[in-house]
Amino acid sequence: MFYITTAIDYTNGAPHIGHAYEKVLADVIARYQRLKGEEVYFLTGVDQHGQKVQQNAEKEGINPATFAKKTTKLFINLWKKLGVNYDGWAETMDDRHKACVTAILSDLKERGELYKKGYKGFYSVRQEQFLTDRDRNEAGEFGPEWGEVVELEEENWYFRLSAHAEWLKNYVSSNPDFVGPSFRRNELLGALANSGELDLCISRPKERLRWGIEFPFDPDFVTYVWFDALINYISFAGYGAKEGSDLPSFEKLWPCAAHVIGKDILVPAHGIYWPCMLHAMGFSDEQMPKILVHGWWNMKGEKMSKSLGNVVNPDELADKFGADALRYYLVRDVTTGKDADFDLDRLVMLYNQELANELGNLCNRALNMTGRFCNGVVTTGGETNDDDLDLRASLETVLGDYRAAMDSFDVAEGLKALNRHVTFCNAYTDRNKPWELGKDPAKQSRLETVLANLVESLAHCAVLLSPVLPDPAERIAAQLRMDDLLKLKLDDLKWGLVPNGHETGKPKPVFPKIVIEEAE
Ligand code: ME8
Repeated sequence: MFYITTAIDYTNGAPHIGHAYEKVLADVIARYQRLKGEEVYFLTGVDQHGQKVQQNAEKEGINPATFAKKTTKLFINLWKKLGVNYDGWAETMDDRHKACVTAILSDLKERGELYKKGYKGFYSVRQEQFLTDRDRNEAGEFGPEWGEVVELEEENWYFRLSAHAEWLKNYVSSNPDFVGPSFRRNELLGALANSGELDLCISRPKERLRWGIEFPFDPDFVTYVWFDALINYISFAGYGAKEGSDLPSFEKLWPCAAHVIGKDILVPAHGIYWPCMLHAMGFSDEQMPKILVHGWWNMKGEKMSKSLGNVVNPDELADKFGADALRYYLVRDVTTGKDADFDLDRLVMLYNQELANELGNLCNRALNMTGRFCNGVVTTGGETNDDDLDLRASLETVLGDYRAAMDSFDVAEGLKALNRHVTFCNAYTDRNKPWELGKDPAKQSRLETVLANLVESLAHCAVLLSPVLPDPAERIAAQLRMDDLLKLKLDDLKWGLVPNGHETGKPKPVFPKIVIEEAE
């Protein structure tokens, strides 16, 4: 079982392009694993508690639950529009999740992992956390990234994070595949080397924050938003679920094969808090999850932020350019783990060039000429030459490159491999000139071979494209009249998918070109 999750998004506002990227990336990985024949469970969702939701709800004069539900709908609608096909949906307001968080708090208290104490210190309202001297900048101040910082004195519940620090250091250094890509793991190693871990404050007094999960043994407190949110990965996977619950079987799903998250929430949330929480709950080293860290989308090198007014709205982009163009761009123009610059011109250029001009053209040419010269019928076994062997060799190489890239979550490299074959096919067409072969009846056998090779290649390309662009892959399969094509697994991709005598359909544009008006 390949269990894959994403970060759950804050419902204090509408989804942005970073949210869309992460969910599309996880969706592509999930679809690729299915293509490999793996059984997959894909969980995503929303993080509905916390101060920001409470504050935004107050601004609108509605209660936090209503506000969170309203923004949650924006996320659900966007995932539908973008074809993000999840199996499980996590909402932290869900009673099943609350029951799980509550049970874990009671269990940890019984294990001696929680204690209550008074503390006076500086508190960042924006980040909803107490700050330490480590959070001061070189000038000794709390920088603007912390927003409003106030001095607070209050009693709270603490988790004995420090008791697990030694174990975590050993675990991370002896398990290189805990965090990927490796340069992101190095960031975690660096953070662990530089810090003596302090215990983690996991409660907020209700007088300050009402919008959270109540402590079962101390009803004046709610759970700190991160402690609540991280647990979604197990609560919605069926951890501690009651008999007859509609949640999946935890034994079957766990450990998670990939928590897909952004670089900002590796340290400390996913790389430190989460493994220590699991360890405190009794999870063994073998039961630790794996983390896949992606980089950030920036705008002209600057971080996207609401205050800078440079946030890209994925919903509008999908309406304007189509969900296919957006999905393609988001995984094609970035190396998993690294940052990228969001550039609309490149979105349009990559779609028009690689999809409309190359793959779309191959589809159109192969089916059009098979229709025109061969009544749509594929005939194999005719005259061949070395060029045909090269075409097959190209496909073999591409299959290997594609698999290697996708197995290491590098979708951009996988697509580049696929595109190399498409370009090869178009060049093969130009060299062999089927439109001229078609004029000479003596060359009918050669013509049939060339067209059969193109149709065969197109079938392979549709399958390889399907994790990234499932709808266009379906459209190609339909035009090929191969209804079961996308049921094939990666290992089934051997030369000979299209049998002798197969009748193809008529071509229709799979990737209509994006035309930008001058004024825009
Ligand atoms: O952090 N580019 O929620 P969130 C790429 N609720 N990814 C980005 C991005 C950008 N510009 N901006 C944000 C939270 N992200 C918590 C998670 S998980 C138990 C709780 C990514 O809505 C970010 O890195 O602020 C994170 O992985 C996800 O979007 C949600 O961010």
